[in-house]
Amino acid sequence: MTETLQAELLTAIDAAGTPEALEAVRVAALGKSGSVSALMKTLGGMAPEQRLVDGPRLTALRETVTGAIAAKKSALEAAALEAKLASDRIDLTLPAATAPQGGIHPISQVMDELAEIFADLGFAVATGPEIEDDWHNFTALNIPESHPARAMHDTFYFPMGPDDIKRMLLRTHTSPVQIRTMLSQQPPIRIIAPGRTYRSDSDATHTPMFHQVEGLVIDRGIHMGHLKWTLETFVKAFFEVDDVTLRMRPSYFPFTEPSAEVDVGCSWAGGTLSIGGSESWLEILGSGMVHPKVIEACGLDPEEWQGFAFGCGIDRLAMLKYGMTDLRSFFDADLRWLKHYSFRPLDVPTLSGGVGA
Ligand code: 2U9
Repeated sequence: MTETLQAELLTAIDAAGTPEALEAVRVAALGKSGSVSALMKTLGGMAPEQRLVDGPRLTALRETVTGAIAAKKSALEAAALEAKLASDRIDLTLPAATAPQGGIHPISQVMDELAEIFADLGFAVATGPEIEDDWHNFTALNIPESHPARAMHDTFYFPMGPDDIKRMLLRTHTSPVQIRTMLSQQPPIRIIAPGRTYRSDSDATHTPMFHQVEGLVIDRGIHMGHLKWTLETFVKAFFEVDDVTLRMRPSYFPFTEPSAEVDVGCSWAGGTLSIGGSESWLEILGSGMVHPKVIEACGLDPEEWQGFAFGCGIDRLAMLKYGMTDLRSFFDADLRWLKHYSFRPLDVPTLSGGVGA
């Protein structure tokens, strides 16, 4: 009797093809009114000698059935997992479940684009402190104490404390970053230094904090031809136009000699500005060959090492590329403006992926 029941139950367990079918077999055998439970209940009414014989037999039956159900359950679970793994596909291109909040500010976007363009030309991005000393911001750049260029910069100075030995200031350009790089690295050097700069100046076209990018190349045999090619390549990539004409006008900066201001050819056809051609000119950059005195101040021999440098305002670059008209709106934190002009946070600004798309 027990043997027949055991054989039947083991066949039923074996035949159960789903967890639900197996559960039904378990309830029918081991549940409150299951067949095995009913047999176990008969033990109570048996004569002791009979119980001695049937007790171990019934317990063995219950254990065999329990063990077979557990083994079958594991087998069914393993098969279900196998099937799920074989059929599951994760589409990594699907958007994240929650839409990302916020956006990339156009100035950050332009900084990322600059880093991308110059990385392709072998330039690294260098950064440095915004609170600087007089020597790194002025003296090393051939702007001595009495030089009129110091007045031109409308510098924000920190008050001198009783124990201060150095007058600290908010950097008026990112040039001290290049000075620090020249002091800490051996040439050849190819860097851009993007970042915040400060001048005490505030009107429709100036904000007290603004963004600059400067570039520096130091190597042997560097000349103006390298400078012009680099700037042309940069302007073409940044504005995404091949037909670009640059015009270099002689200028003066204390840290470069010779110095040139760079205009890009543009047109105002239809009342809107477009870069390209040579109908009209727009000043976008200052540049020149690094002054021998600056090279010397950084401990290098200007007979051996030459270089070129350039600088430009990032805020203005962003306005020209993305069509903003008022510089001050960059820093107003107006949500409607930000929504309109910001870039999607998960976009990677690669040139191949379409800068400005
Ligand atoms: C070192 C040597 C030379 C950086 C340069 C300019 C010309 C320039 C202005 C453009 C618009 C600043 O934002 S702006 O007002 N910059 O015209 N900057 S050359 O020359 C350097 C820098 C560092 C060691």
